[in-house]
Amino acid sequence: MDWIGTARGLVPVRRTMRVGVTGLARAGKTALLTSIAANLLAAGAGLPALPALAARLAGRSFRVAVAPAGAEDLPRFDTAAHLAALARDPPSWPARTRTVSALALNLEIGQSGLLAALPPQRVRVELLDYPGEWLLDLPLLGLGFGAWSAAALRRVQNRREAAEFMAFLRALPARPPADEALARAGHRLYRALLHRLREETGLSLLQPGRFLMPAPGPEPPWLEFFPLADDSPLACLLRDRYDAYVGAVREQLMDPSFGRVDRLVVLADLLSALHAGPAAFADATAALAEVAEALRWSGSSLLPDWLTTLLGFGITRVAFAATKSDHVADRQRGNLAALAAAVTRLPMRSGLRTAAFAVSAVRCTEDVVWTLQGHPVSAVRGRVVGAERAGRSYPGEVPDKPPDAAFWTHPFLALPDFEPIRLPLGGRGGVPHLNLDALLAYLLEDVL
Ligand SMILES: Nc1nc2c(ncn2[C@@H]2O[C@H](COP(=O)(O)OP(=O)(O)OP(=O)(O)O)[C@@H](O)[C@H]2O)c(=O)[nH]1
Ligand SMILES: [Mg+2]
Repeated sequence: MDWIGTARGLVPVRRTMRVGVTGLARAGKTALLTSIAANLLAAGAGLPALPALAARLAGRSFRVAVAPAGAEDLPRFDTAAHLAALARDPPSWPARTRTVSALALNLEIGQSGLLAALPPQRVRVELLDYPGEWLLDLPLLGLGFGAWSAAALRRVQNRREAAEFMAFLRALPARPPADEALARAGHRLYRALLHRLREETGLSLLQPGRFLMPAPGPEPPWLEFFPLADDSPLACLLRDRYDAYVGAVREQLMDPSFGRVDRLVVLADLLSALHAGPAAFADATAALAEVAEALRWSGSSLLPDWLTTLLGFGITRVAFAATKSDHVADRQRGNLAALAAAVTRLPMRSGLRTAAFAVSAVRCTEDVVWTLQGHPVSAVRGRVVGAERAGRSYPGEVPDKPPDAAFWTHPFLALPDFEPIRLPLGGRGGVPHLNLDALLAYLLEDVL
């Protein structure tokens, strides 16, 4: 820890911890950030919201406050509004996130033993919320237009949904001119194709993300591009626009946050992926792997791994977290955590610590035993959004490793949209969760 001299004597410098949360659209990022903020604030107020964290603190003082807005460009994550929505009767879930916002919390952790007389440790924890679609723009930072076009076309060319776009490409002249109308027509068809793939096939590896979730405000002219794998004048125009797009991703997502994270949480809604079927499951895990690879590449890659680790640069701790684990009973959550670790192939290096969790940021259910066709099964019970009364649900057995062909012959049952459990003290007591305390204790282990 570093110290600075002040009128009050030596005071420890506040350390900043940047936690990158990677999660595809609807993975549960906004719910997670809301729950982290609410539960840390409740724990800081002395309430029993995070037992695993309290155990680590072993009686030391713990204070938490939302960091005052500095002069940063990034809008603030609106914890109070998100929490108020969950605390309403009936509660409401966050809307799809449409732009980037930052959550910053100041923690003060008391010292113990021989150090007890020293001032508390001060840590600023920063997390970013953003539209999940935009996550898949991070891999574009390492790809030129030609390589991206080739990969994007390979992924779609034989799909039924792509017939119109592929016909447009085939109808282009041999060396198409840098023509505005052609660029616009191709862009519209490609964008419509991405929408169809998302809505009709459940695929996630769809780039660029802003074609699906545009940034607020008027669309910049450089947004109008599409993949084209040749060296025609039209391709040069599209390349310039692609480069401008990648520049915006670097400026808005990578530089202020992902490029500087020291811990990573890889969130995955694996239960929904299991429900969506083998193609969507494989696609979702491939998308997460691409992002993890892109983040490693973005780190201090000029240094050898051992030096990066020694100096504490770059990502030193990774948590794989399967979200919405309240859809299955406790007996299955071990498998869910194991699956989260098994499907996300992360490029490993020495000194990198990893752990896997099955979490529910906003708990909606309780565990029950249900007799199905004469057999007792561990099920859950919760109220579906809009329903009069609570009902039981048993989606199926969660595999502990990437599912094989036999698994896909018994499709994973539907996952109801549950309503959150009522919040204690209208939200001031935190948000009921599963295992969020263990996840936080792991992420903060070295400062606790
Ligand atoms: N049962 C249950 N459902 C959850 C939980 N967390 C999120 N959900 C559900 O998942 C949906 C998406 O959660 P969000 O937090 O909005 O997901 P996101 O990753 O922020 O999504 P985008 O903003 O679209 O990228 C919610 O509307 C809930 O229906 C949870 O802990 N338990
Ligand atoms: Mg969101």
